[in-house]
Amino acid sequence: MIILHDEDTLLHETVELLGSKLIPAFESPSRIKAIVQSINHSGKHDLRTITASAADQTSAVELAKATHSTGYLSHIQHVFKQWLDEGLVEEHGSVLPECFRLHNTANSKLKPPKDTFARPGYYAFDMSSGISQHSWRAIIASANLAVQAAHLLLPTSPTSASATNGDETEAKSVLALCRPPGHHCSGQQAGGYCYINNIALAITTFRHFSPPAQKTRRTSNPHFSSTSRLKFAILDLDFHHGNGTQELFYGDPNVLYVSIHGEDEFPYYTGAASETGPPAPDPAHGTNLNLPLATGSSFDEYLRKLHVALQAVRDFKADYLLVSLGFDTFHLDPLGKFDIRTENYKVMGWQVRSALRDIPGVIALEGGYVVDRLGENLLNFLEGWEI
Ligand code: SP5
Ligand code: ZN
Repeated sequence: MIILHDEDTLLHETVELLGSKLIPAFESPSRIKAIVQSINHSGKHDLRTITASAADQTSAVELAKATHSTGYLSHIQHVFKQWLDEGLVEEHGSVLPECFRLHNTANSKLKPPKDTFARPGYYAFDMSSGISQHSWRAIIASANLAVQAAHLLLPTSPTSASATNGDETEAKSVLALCRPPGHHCSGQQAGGYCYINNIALAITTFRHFSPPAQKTRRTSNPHFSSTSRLKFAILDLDFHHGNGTQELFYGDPNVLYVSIHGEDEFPYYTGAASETGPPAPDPAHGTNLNLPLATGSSFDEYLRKLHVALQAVRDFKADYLLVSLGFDTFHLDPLGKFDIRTENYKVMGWQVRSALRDIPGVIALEGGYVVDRLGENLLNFLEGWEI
């Protein structure tokens, strides 16, 4: 597997309010360090450590504007320095929101507060999306990994060996070691450790950089006109529902979002099976599939949901697959409640890949917080994927 990593992703280090305690965030640089160490030790994969150039960073920000408001991106970039200058935070501290934006009938045109101290609550939905001194660099490095992963799968990329291995049935895939993760974040609210939706940037990259001929469907089915758009299927395997990703593509008939996640768990307000896209006859009706699973569920129960998910992805006939890969489904995870073991990830990887072998895919890392087991869990998933 080609695996992309950028050491700048390690620069983001913050705190979170969990329960009633302010603690070092579970989403920490040690996660990526542990994964990289395990990959190196295995000697099995094509690990490519890259550094986003100034041009890459500019490009990532431009691509992010398709997903996030400019006001939001500017806030994430500058708020730490603004707080520092106003004496609101110490050099090694973190910016956290105090008061979240209110949705009242009287303030439907609510603008970002002028007060620097108040603004983080406008641009976040929880207390696990703190911003530290170098967070922005890590956030952009993370987003750039998803962008570069997509570039590697584009048919015209000079660095690509094309999206297939010469065999039409065996598509390529690339894993991006994104950190911070992305799936909780949409237009202009950070949350759940997420600031930029990395998967969405990969999709924007495919759309933006595909040659004109590739922007049409791969199928030779004459039913589809030459103007039909590229189709994307997102498979979200993180323990938590990817509310941000769902929100971004809810009305988009060319993007299928499928998620298996802990029922009634964080982020609490989304992820119900009834969220199936806009009502018919909207063309996006049915392009959202939530498969909530009861906490405490076994891997057998998980597999039943996975088969439903994979059938939906197959039926959608996407040009590209995006996998939001989280390891907080692990039985020991402090933020997850499924009974999934290390060896199960091999089966999971194999199931996904064997069902979708013909679709080129970007796999982006999302959650997973048992740092000293992350590497082996990921290696098992990849081993299954590459059987
Ligand atoms: C990317 C990702 O996995 N984000 C998850 C963020 C979850 N943050 C809140 C989790 C709340 C878990 N329950 C709190 C119990 C407190 N004792
Ligand atoms: Zn998660």
